[in-house]
Amino acid sequence: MSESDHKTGLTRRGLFGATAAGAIATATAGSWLASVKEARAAAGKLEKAPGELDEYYGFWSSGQTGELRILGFPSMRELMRVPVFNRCSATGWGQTNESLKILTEGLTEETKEFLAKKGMKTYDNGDLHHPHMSFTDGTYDGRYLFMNDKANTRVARVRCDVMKCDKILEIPNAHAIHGLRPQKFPRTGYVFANGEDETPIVNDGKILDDPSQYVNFFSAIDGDEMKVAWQVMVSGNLDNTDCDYQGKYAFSTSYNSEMGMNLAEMTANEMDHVVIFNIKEIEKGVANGDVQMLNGIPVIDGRKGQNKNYTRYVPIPNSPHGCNTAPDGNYVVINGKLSPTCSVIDVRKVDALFESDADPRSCIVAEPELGLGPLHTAFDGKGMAYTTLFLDSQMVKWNIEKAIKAYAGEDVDPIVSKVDVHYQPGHNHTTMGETKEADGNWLISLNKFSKDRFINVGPLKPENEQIIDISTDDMKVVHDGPTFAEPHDVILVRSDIVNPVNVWDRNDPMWEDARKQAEADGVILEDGSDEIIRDGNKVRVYMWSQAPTFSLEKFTVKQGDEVTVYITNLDDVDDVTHGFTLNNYGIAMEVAPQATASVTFTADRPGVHWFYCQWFCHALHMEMRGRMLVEPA
Ligand code: K7E
Ligand code: CUA
Repeated sequence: MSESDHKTGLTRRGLFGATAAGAIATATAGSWLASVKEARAAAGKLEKAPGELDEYYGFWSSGQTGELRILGFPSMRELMRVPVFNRCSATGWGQTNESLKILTEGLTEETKEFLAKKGMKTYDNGDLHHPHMSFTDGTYDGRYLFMNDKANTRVARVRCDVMKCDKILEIPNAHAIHGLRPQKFPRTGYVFANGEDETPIVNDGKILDDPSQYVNFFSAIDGDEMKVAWQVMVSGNLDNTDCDYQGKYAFSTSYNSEMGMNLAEMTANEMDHVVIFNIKEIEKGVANGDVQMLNGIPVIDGRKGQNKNYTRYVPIPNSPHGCNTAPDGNYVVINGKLSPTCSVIDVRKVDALFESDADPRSCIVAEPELGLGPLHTAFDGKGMAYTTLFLDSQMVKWNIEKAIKAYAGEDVDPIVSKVDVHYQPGHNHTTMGETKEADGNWLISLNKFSKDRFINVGPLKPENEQIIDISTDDMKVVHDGPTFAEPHDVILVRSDIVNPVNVWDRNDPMWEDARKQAEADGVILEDGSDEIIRDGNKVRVYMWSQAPTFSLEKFTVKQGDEVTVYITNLDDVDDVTHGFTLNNYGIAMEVAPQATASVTFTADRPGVHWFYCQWFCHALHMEMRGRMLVEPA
């Protein structure tokens, strides 16, 4: 965006892009006021009166923050942050025994050793781009959310009944898991995950400058077991992925078909490609043993030129990025990024690519020129597609059938309208838009830059998310929402699909280890009895919490003891969460109703140390505290 656009342009930036002063200077007062009125009226649909509930859950990624965020939509009220790949001070995620188990058990032995040398049990950063819900028969089923970690090559699962992460899996062989989508049909099933960074197959430090030995991996993870079912070795790198509504194919974009190692090499070719994975053929190949075992994973060779029916490579201009299947089940839209086009694959024409030597491009049925920097596309379920234009800072609405006619030579313009967004949009999403139940009510644009949209907070600016009313042909931006680093993606799920509990089940698997240990120690967690068990220099302290008290007002350990504190929250009223924070020991955790949370530390600081409840639970919450005495060795 040029400086002059920035200062003057009602046309370029739209009503919400201009400052009030700029708008009055460049538009007639009458028309400006009319548009304000109109926009206010549209924005009114977003507003929720006090006590009113939202129609949708928004599940947001948080990029390099590493957590999952839950917002009410369309009000954009932030409801919850679910720690996943990050360390969380409020909940103790990354410190409690329960969370550490989840964070460590899915790591490879090599990673565990590597981290142990640094005195770490797990990574404490992650880069979460793509949260997606599990599907049954082409629509969300409310069981799980799956998400990637690009930074440390992991895939995580969040249980929707309690909104906590219950599995994290490091993906062997691959590097930097980026694109991720759950299988839509018949159910999830598989979670498909792209490795973005290519590396030598045997990555032992002996190869750097021989790209012919570099490969990339596409992974199919069993979403029930959270285990890698199989991988496919591919040519070129992998960026985003999606799959069909028939359960036959998955699609991945590649912006580096060149296998280039620097920017000039990666962007050298005019055409890159989409890899199409033939799921049934790959399953057959795995069953027949047409694999090599790499780090315990059966790996199919799906590289170019292997002449089997595992993969096909469809040439696409130029460094394609987003990959989005339309709710009608017929089309997959590939977003061109460096090309101003989107390429539309007709999934009904993909069989022919595998059955004959058909030209791989024969599955392309449209390639409309939409504008500069198309990154991602959303759908309204009514035949319209909405594509973000990163370089133009616009959203473009276009008609898929018209694009197909234009590609066939008819003189029709598929573009319906464009609207300015602020600024540089990446992902966008419509309500239920990646399911067969897309309802076309709302569109959201996740913009990488906010620049001047909010009062200044210094050199690091928030991102800006804008809601667009798509109930009419022209699109209206009706809401700005700042957000911290850096949501790439979001899904908008009808609220009736998601039904979390209010209080933990005592027997939930999350607390299983604590229950087993208590049983072994002869402690009954239910009856509110507290116990201190000494086992050599290991001390296990069992206590319970009930507003506004801990059952133990004090306990004594010796300097050097390894202490584990187990707290069972006996309150079974919704929202009465307690916490346990141990002063000057760096220890804090959440204990939600009926949970048994635990934390282990070495008592190496002698003296009296107060512990307190850090979740406000009662009028006497401040008094909810006690002492740990550490006797000097
Ligand atoms: Cu989904 Cu940002 Cu990882 Cu596009 S990526 S923007
Ligand atoms: Cu219990 Cu605050």
